[in-house]
Amino acid sequence: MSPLSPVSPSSPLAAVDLTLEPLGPRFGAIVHDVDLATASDAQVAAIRARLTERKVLFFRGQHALDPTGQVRLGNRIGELTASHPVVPGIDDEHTEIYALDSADNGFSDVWHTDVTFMKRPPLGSILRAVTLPACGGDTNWADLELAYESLSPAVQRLADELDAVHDGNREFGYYLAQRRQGRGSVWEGETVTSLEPVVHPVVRVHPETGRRSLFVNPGFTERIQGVSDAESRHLLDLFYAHLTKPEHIVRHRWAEGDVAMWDNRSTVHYANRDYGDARRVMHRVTLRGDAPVGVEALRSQAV
Ligand SMILES: O=C(O)CCC(=O)C(=O)O
Ligand SMILES: [Fe+2]
Repeated sequence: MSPLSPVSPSSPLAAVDLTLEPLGPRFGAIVHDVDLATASDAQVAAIRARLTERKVLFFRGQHALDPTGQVRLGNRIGELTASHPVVPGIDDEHTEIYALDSADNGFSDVWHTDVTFMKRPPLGSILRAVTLPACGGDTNWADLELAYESLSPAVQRLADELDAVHDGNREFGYYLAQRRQGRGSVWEGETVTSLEPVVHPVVRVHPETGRRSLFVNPGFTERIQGVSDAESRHLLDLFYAHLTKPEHIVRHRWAEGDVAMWDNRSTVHYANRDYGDARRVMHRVTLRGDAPVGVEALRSQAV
């Protein structure tokens, strides 16, 4: 795709033109000429289609978007979850918005996929820059489909068979117990009172495209099931080093008014913590997702 190539109106992806500036051959794009506060239904449908295809989209100059507009946008792209399983929303009017505020220890300097410690992690996230440091605080995304594809076939076959335990206690157990006295948000219809480890396939099959991704992350993946501790550690180290190779990554330098939207089923991300004591505040909403399905589950369904 050449830079700034519009989607053809006849494309099955969209009924309208979106002007995309690709950031990599198959990963990431800046979407030009869309005002997210007033986008048409056709533009929203095109954005939703491109989200799965490009995996992370960036929108510049979205100054008209405020918290209410961000929630409205999220509800147009999909179905919003609560802000976070254990962290409350920014206020009673915006229970869907999760604030990451550096003044309140809101950092994301560990590679992770959002909320994989729940049975149904979000489909996607929409992040808006609210307060930025003068410099620094860039965010990086890695393409987990490219990471899977660029493994050797023998390692792909091994990964296809594995499951992994994901656990949110290291990152959020303290918050749930101390700051919320054991009473978190309502997630999938139930109040979260503890974070029970969950098991997800190491290779996730994308529910819309059937593409495979290497679905593990250092933020929440605790161990590989059914192998020794040493094997689990070495396998995870191998996967993490691989998925964060520079050619799998796009890096975004934020400006005021920027919005990022990512497919949380096929990416990991990491926010650089390199801005000292400067304040950085980001607002996120997440789209409801489904339980990850692996290669083995699909095979057994086919029998
Ligand atoms: O602060 C950022 O840039 C990313 C924060 C994050 O991990 C998220 O919004 O899910
Ligand atoms: Fe995140």
